[in-house]
Amino acid sequence: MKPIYRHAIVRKPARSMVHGLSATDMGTPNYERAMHQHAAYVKALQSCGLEVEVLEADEEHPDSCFVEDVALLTPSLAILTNPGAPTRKGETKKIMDVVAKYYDAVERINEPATIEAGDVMMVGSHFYIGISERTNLAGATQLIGILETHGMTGQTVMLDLFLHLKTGLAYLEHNNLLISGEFVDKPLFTSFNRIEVGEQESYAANCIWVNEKVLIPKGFSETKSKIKQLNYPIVELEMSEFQKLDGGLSCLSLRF
Ligand code: CIR
Repeated sequence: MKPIYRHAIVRKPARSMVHGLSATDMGTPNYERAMHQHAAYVKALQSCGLEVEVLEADEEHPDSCFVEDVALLTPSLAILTNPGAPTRKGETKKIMDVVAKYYDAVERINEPATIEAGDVMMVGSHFYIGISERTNLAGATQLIGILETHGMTGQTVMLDLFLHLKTGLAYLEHNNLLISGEFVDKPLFTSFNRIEVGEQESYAANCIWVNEKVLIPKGFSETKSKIKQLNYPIVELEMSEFQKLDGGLSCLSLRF
């Protein structure tokens, strides 16, 4: 069953984002431009019917605008994660009280387990959990235990190349799955209606479905037309400054 999202939490980019983590060589993000792109992102979420809580920038944590990684918000339960990147660990503490306003049930992932929720893809009540440089097996095991206690299920997916699971996968509901790179040949995903995103456009594999609209990054015409063929209304967003930090559309919000 597809979810209905009512809320989103986002955090404004920090000026310190110029020191954010990046494995790519696309240059330093421009703070003013990032703020502009972030404001458009918030508007797009609002246009999908969401009430958006916009948190102030957290200068202590250069990557803190990527709020997706610090919590997993399911319909019935919130799970605070423990990011694998040392510079991001403190971000969880800063989101705790915000999440607690919306959820009665809040669990957490504890050391030595690590999870960044960009590695977690929700498909109904089942969760795919990427084992990456940021999310370890202990993290996935803890998470699956928590999910099962609350009537949900999870399974792991090994990652070799992508930063996070959802760097290369996006579930668009209705069994439609955007799939890219190392995931294309994985038997695990063959039961989905797979929409392949080619190497040239692989950044566009990180799209988000929000209440039947699909938000996509601007500038990826082939992926755009494939998504259009599925009859989703599309909202295109400029993401250049976040791409420089390996961040995609899903990373910028918690939707629930
Ligand atoms: C990082 O490396 O942690 C950030 N620069 C990007 C995080 C992107 N988040 C995501 O894919 N969920």
